[in-house]
Amino acid sequence: MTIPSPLLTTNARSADIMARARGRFPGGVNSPVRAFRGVGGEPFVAARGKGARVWDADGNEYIDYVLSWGPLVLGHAPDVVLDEVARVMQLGTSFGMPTEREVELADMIAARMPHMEMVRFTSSGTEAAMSIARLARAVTKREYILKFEGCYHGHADAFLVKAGSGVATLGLPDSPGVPEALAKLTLTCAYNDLEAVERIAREVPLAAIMLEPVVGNGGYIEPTAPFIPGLRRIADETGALLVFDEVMTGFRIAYGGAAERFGVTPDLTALGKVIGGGLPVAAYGGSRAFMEHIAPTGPVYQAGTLSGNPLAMAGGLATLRALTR
Ligand code: HOZ
Repeated sequence: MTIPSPLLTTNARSADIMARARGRFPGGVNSPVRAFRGVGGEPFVAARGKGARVWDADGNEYIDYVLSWGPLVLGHAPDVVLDEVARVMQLGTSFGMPTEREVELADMIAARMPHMEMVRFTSSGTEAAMSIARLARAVTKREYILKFEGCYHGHADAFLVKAGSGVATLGLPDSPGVPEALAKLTLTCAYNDLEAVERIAREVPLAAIMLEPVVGNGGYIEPTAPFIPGLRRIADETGALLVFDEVMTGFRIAYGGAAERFGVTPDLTALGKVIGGGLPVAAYGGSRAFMEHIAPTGPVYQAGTLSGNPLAMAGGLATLRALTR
């Protein structure tokens, strides 16, 4: 049996495109992990995908275990998503005005995650996590955030401290460019170390304890049984908000995400990936009491020209409908 591999295939066209790309993008890519540095070899250039398979620019076929790093829970180019996006596209791609599809997707999310009483759609998980940090600080009137080594919450300044994902893959230290004064407000401890969390939370006024409920970005790490309920207790006792970054786990480890799987309700949640079905969608949300601090009902500012745009909502709606079926 022939195992398709970049090492066994002709990839002249991919190599040519990558050579051009290196002249235009740092490392030839628009997101670091795509450069293959963590796994070695030459990146191939994707041309098309269908289901579990992807074809490169040279026509080689692969089984795709990456699936766009998570959004493609239905595989590449599922007909249900393509049909819905094509239909909605005819009606206009962005309005800068509210649309009904935003409400429908928020309803679907709330139906499976009742703690997401209100949400705000963004275009990336980074924006969602960044906005949660701002909201948690505003609500609690505290500045410190506790995160866990190897957890990745996007690339906002507050989270590039002992981060996972591409930061860990490339072995980068905490990123230059993040002001030291800001980095000092992000505390870290080892995942599953409840004693350390308890000590820090009692010594330092934490705005938020934030985690990937199952770590996908620092290798695969499951929480120990007492960890997540323990975090809930510590947050309640010390006045910190408990924040789940469910960008990877949401609608994946259970339809209701980690909150359903572990039976613990967070105060705020970040979602992404699956809720856009391959189009750029993320969201953050929680109870009305917290979310009404966001502008325009409250003073915490956050906005986005393409947030909740109809194509993105169509991708998410079609995907979640299919998962529900
Ligand atoms: N931060 C993403 C993975 N967790 C990067 C995905 C990509 O490069 O497409």
